[in-house]
Amino acid sequence: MSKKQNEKLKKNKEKPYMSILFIFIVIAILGAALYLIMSKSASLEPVNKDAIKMTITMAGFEPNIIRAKVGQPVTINLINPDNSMHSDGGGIHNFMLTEGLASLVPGLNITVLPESQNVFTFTPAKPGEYHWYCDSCCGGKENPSMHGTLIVA
Ligand SMILES: [Cu+2]
Repeated sequence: MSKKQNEKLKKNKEKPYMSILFIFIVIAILGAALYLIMSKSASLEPVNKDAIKMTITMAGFEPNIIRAKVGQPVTINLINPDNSMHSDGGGIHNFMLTEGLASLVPGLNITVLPESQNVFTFTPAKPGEYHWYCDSCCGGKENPSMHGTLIVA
């Protein structure tokens, strides 16, 4: 066997290791990506399981109607899954409820940062319909999707 042939044989023998290494790297990258996706959604599970789970995104509040009773505390776990790459408002949302302040003391202005959440409690003191909105993105109060209604009976 010539030296050249010998080298060629040697090279061919090395190749399977290269493909195994390549597959290993691909699996490692996919695994890391999956881990990042899973850990991100896990961190956005509500921290307070007894609270009303509410999501706020560029699409609005979900749910956007809450029913409550006079004198009974309402706890909301507000979740913002938007990231800070949002060009408008930097992915920050808030929950503003300034209408009917007399029956909702103190007035609510709850900010929730990108990819985070906030739990807050208030006690409505008077029946009626109260309007809340997000004031930090897409035109704030003027944005038709950034609104919600609290119905107190
Ligand atoms: Cu918003």
